[in-house]
Amino acid sequence: MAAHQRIAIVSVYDKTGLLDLAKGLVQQNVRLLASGGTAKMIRESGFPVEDISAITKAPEMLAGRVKTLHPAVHAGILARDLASDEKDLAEQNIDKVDYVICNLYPFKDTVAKINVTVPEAVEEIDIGGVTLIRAAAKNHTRVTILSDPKDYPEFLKELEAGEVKESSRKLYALKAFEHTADYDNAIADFFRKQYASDGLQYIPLRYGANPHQKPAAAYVKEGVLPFKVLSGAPGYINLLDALNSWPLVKELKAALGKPAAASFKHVSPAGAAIGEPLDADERKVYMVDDIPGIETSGLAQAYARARGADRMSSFGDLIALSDIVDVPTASIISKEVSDGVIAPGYEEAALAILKKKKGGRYLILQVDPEYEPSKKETRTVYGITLTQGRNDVEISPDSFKNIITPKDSPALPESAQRDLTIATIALKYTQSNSVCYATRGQVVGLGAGQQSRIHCTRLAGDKADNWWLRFHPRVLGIKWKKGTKRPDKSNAIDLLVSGQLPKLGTECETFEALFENVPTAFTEEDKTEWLSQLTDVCVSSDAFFPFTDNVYRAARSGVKYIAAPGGSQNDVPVFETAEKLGITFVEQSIRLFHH
Ligand code: 93A
Repeated sequence: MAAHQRIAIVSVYDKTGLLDLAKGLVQQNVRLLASGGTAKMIRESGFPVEDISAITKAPEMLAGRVKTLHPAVHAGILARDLASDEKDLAEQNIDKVDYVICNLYPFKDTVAKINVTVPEAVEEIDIGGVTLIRAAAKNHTRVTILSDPKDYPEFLKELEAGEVKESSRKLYALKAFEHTADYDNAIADFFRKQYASDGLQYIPLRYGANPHQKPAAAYVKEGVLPFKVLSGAPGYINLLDALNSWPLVKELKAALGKPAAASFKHVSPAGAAIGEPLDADERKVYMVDDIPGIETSGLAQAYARARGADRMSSFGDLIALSDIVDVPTASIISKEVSDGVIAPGYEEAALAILKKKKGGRYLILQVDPEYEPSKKETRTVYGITLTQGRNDVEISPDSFKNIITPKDSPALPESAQRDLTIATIALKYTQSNSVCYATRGQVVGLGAGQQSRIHCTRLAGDKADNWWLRFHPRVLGIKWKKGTKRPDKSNAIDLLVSGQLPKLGTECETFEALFENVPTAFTEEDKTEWLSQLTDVCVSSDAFFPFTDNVYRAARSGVKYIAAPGGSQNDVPVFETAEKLGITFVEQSIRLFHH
């Protein structure tokens, strides 16, 4: 029997390097079979080449839609070195194919053109080429698939030296599968925009993190988006906030059995809380003493607390609410500067209130509370795909059972379990590093996104102090000039409690103009005395405390309970310091970095 003459099928849109490749193959006595345009170019350069029709006995059809789609081609590629496959080929008089060189119609370039039509795009969907590539890649134990002209020189070198190495065939096959997957992705992207941009599966966004970052979109590849846009148009950061704050409140509610709320800014919570009744001072400090029905709405109480924790940071927030939004909750939102809300539903009257906000442009998202995201998360950064298992660890009051100090401590009181649960679930959705102070069923200070842990602990502690100073009689007794707006009040109170009071000039005049009687600044003694009345505060940290300074700082803000993972070389001094300061230290063993 004559030795099998090796066969290459060549069908390339991008003809870069084609002639050098043809020359190399011919020199190695490989028989070339090529599709129309490819064969023409090789032939015109004087190299021997046959049309695919030499083996299919069928012409190219349908204006090129069918060129290589034929059993004579695909059986030749897919056949293994098995007697049964050899028999099948022999019966049909088909020769085995050894090399496939193929690259695809330029679908991506075509759809990148402005105003491309669906028929134009459809014509650029390569079928036969994808089939060639996938068939050859599937059978890469025997067949070499070249889908990238850059690989031709190395391939020819190996061919000249004898045969293509197994290791090369494997890498070429991998590249081929990546190529067809990327190609199919581009096709799906195009049709998603054409056929699913009704907000069910795909939402175009005006821009990304910044106005010059275009285009931008949010979509799922399967099924429908787990939220509906009831009003407004979401931005990229709105969605980052919504998709981080929603699971936070969902988990808080599941862990503690009460309505929960979160107020997000720049993908970290400014506040988070559950519905606990508000006393008269809290209603005043949180600016909700004129909200009818707040006494009986757990959701409104939760949002009042979430929003009230750090009013400065919450300005223009994205709100997440665990329950159907009622009128008291919507009434609070209607008074605040806010960008949007995500909740599982809205009472009709509440929705009507919210729809009036921002001249009708207020973002209102309705989330499917049953939605369970995939266990795997994927994103690209600087062109590199990063993937990880989703952080689906469950935090509950039971997460705080491992009391390290004091050694003979009884179980934590319920209020501490509750507040550590709130602080820790908040951290799970806060940009790291992060440290959170919580009391009374709410976050009162959160330090996010600091590279140094002590800076988080200080930042959060200072926020907790400011929160507490807002309850000082001097602040509660402020008489505002008529017409002073809520944000101006919040800003002025922040200057007062943070000790940043303006002293001179127009800054001072502008500040003083807000008051009937200008409040006096807090002295260090005033602050120390007032802070000494703050107690039972809980602190959680998203990773271990490397030094004792964190414990000392926490103690200054009425902290009685700390939960943090262990693992630092300084664990023992950290625990001992807590014990000395009368703080119960609980090991919460799960690290909770979030980025
Ligand atoms: O329209 S197709 O999907 N039908 C086919 O049967 C087919 N076979 C190869 N396009 C097909 N091709 C593609 O033709 C290849 O992927 C390659 O991009 C292109 C090469 O065509 P030509 O050799 O005529 O320039």
